[in-house]
Formats: sequence, C-alpha cells, structure tokens
Amino acid sequence: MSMNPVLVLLQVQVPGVVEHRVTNMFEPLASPAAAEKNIALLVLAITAAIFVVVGGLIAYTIWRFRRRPGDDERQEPAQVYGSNQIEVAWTVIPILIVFVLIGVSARVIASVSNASPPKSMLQLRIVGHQWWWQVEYPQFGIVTANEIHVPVTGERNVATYIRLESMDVAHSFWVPQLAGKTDLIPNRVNYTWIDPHEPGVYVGNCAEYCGTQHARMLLRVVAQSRDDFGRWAAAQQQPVFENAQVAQGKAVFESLACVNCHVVKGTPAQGKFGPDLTHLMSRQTLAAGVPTNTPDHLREWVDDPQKIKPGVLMPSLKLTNPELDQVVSYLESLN
Ligand code: HEC
Ligand SMILES: [Cu+2]
Repeated sequence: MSMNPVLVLLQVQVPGVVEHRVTNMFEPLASPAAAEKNIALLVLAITAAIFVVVGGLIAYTIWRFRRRPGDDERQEPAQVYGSNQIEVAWTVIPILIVFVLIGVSARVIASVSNASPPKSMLQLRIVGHQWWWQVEYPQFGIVTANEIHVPVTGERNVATYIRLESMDVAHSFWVPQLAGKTDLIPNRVNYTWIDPHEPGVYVGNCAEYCGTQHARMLLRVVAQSRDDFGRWAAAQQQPVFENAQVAQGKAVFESLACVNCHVVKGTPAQGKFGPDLTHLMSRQTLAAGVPTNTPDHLREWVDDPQKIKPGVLMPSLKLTNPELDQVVSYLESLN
C-alpha cells in the first residue's frame, strides 16, 4: 500500500465537522498563530524594503555608470577612503534594523512560550516518539495518540496549554493555523498554547527531521464546542467495554508481544512503547495520520506495519490469518 499521507489526511471526513485543510500560516485561526503572522508580515516588509533599496541602488549604479563610447579607459573613478559619515551610517542603520527585528520576534516568542497556564485551563502533555505523538490529559487521566481534542476558545477565552517532551530525538509540534513550531527536545520541557477560534479539524505535522518516517508523523487537532469536548473526554475516561464476542481475540492479543508495547487499560497490556490502544476506535486515522482507521487498514497494519510505514518501530508479528482476524476484531471493539 503506497499512500501519500497528506492526501490521506485530506480524505478523512468527520461527519458534521469542518475541516481546516489549509496548512497555511497566513490564515491563522488562533492567537499565537495570529501574532506570528503579524511579525512575519513585519519582517517581510522590512526585508522587502531593504531589498528594494539595495537592489535599486545596484541597478541605478550599473545603469548610470555604464561604459559609454568615448570613455577614457585609463581614468579611474574618484576613490573615497575613511569617510566617517558613510562608515557610521552603514554600521548603525543595520544594527538598528537587527535590534528592531530581534525585539519584535522576542516579544512574540516570549508571549507564546512563557505563558504560564492558569490552573483552570486545559493542560496537555505531548511526548514525541519516532514517529507518533503521545497525548496525555493529566487533569482527566486520559492517554491517547496523534489526535488531539481541545475545546474552542469561545467567549470564556479557553486556551489549551501544551507541555512538550520527547522520548527519543528532537521533534517539532506544528499546526500552522494554530501556532508556530515548538520543538520537543529530549531531557527538556518546552511549552506552547493554542486557542482555536473555530471548531473543526486542524492538520499539522512534525517539523523537525526525526528519522525515516518523519514525513509520516502527522497530527490532527480536533477543536470542539465545550459540550462536545466534554462528551469526548467522558467517553475516553470509560473503561474498556468487555465484549464476550471478542474474548478469543483478546486472548490472542494478550498472548502476543503486543502487550509489551501497547496499553489497553484494565488488561495485562501495559507496554508504553507504542500508542495507547484503549480507545483506538475513537481515532479517525492510524499510525500518526497515515492510513484512515478502517478495518482493512487495521488488518494491513497489524499484518505488516512495515508496508505502510517502512522502518516503523513496530515489527510484523507474522500472525496467521485466523489470528489476524481475531486480533483485529478485538481491536475493533476498543471504542
Ligand atoms: C516493539 C513494540 C511493538 C509491538 C510488539 C507491537 N507494536 Fe503496535 N505499535 C508500535 C509503535 C511504535 C506504533 C506507532 C507506529 C507509528 O505510528 O510510527 C504502533 C502502532 C500500532 C497501532 C496504531 C495505533 C494508533 O493509534 O494509530 C496499532 C493498532 C497497533 N500498533 C497494534 C499492535 C498489535 C495488534 C500488536 C501485536 C500483534 C502490536 N501492535 C505489536 C509498537 C509495537
Ligand atoms: Cu518527529
């Protein structure tokens, strides 16, 4: 199965949910992204002005002092040495420009990454892994992956504060319409925050090269009304529904190495190396946004994840067809 992850992301439709499909930082829909767009425009304007002045002077000089018929080839132009005015001007002006650029950038960076979360706000912990995102809601005891549900900002100015960490290498959290890139660095904690102004699904991706499947480390932020978010959170807090029909599949799953890498709450599966599968069916995509979460894709994934994400850190366990059927039917009961 070869699929373009971006195209797949664009195909995923959630009924009744607006998809913000433009990953365009010039169309911000949250405060940090809007502030960043403004400095981006200011920086572009200043650098465009420098370009026009320098380019214009060069063009003028080339044209004005071009060689003309009858020029005296031996005569040199006037040589100017040690003009204090010129030296001061071309030292001081660039320094002023650089300080203005540093100043405005630092102010916005500080307002995004130093914002200390008010206790009442939703707090998230996102941990980068090769090549997926672990997403935790410490206030709710929820653990999920790759798809981040948050409330829209609304009249109460709700915001979501995100603590960013990494398990392995450097990654970068980037949802262009919500906030600029913030790195997830091993042995360090970074913060960012988002306050989506409109409900819908915002797409983003890892923005720091982190290994072979870096390009397939996508993320989806699902911004919902307070009520919808509350319902989602309540469903995530539910224990797994014991379904007698998949008891066989559960037994097979628990007899395999799956349990060393995956958590299914309330069962012997307590491995933390891969995504938490407790509510796998509540996610629209699998494996950080690569295939859509359909029974066929799930089966192909469990059969041989390397076909979908070559180099991925989940091995094929070479299950027989009946085992595959049973394991997949168990996974499909995890809603
Ligand atoms: C060596 C550890 C390891 C083992 C063993 C393992 N997995 Fe995984 N699994 C992972 C990792 C890592 C990922 C995330 C891959 C990615 O997106 O890059 C993953 C992803 C998944 C996903 C997609 C989850 C999501 O939220 O998108 C499913 C489903 C899954 N594994 C099921 C299984 C099953 C079933 C087994 C046993 C047959 C199994 N895994 C065995 C490490 C493992
Ligand atoms: Cu990454």
